[in-house]
Amino acid sequence: MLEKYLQVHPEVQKAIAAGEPVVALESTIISHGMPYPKNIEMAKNVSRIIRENGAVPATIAIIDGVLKVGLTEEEIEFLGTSKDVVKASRRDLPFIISKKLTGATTVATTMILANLAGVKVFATGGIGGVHRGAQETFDISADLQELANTDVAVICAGAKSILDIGLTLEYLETNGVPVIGFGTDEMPAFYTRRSGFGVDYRVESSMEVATALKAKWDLDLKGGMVIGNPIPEEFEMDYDTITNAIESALKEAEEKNIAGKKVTPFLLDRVKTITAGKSLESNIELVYNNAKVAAQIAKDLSDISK
Ligand code: PSU
Ligand code: MN
Repeated sequence: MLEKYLQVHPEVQKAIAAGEPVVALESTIISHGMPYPKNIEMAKNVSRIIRENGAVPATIAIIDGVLKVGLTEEEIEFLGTSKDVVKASRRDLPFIISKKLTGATTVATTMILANLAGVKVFATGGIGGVHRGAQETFDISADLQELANTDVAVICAGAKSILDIGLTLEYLETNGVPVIGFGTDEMPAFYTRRSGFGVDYRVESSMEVATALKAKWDLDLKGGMVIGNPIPEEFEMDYDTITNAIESALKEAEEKNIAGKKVTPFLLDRVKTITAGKSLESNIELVYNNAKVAAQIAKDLSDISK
């Protein structure tokens, strides 16, 4: 049944079947999160970093209606250059399939497809969350609901302050999603290492994360886990610079009435322009850092699951 929809790359399939470490990667970051050609360069480097750290990369997307776990370099290039790629969240999946469209997967959809294929560890930049002003707009990313329900660990650099980090943490708490600080007591704020908000647990090693994940899923405590891995110091942005850029981007989004799925890509693009590309450099570096940690977690999880 599943084979009708899902195509797992042979290398990824082999690794999954053998219980070897695999790391899932999302594709919205390629098509809607970063401009060409940096997006493609980033996607290829991330895959290389995962390999160098002993795991198999599986970039996830939907091509012509087929759910793909593990893309070829040509497919990554296609996603990074084509203008007709739909940003695909959970609600979009059925129609992207029936209309044979090409879709880039958000954190939510990447989790769904990774889980269908049997991949349990996923590296990205940042998760979606509760947007500032959500009390009025109801803008809460479907990523959070997916974390509540789908058994995949997400290694990220925290949540950006385009979001309301405090409310995002509250939402995750309500839904029983553990939020972990990798070598930190604070939820990282994506471009900066600190947010002022504490995490539930601080861990110092990938094995600690793997052991907790195994316990969670052994006990059928459904849902994912957020592993907040702070951006390396040398790539961190100046707090005032990024805060001002985010404030102006948010104001502009409001003036232009940007809503729905367009909000996050709009804000990311504006922040990039306002910071003269500096935010993009930070964004790329933190993804690399997350890929490395995710590969280590996947390796440890594979070791203790055999
Ligand atoms: N944060 C980033 N870059 C991104 C995204 C978030 O720094 O590209 C993407 C991810 O795919 C995430 C999605 O799942 O935006 C969230 O979108 P929304 O807020 O519409 O749920
Ligand atoms: Mn939204």
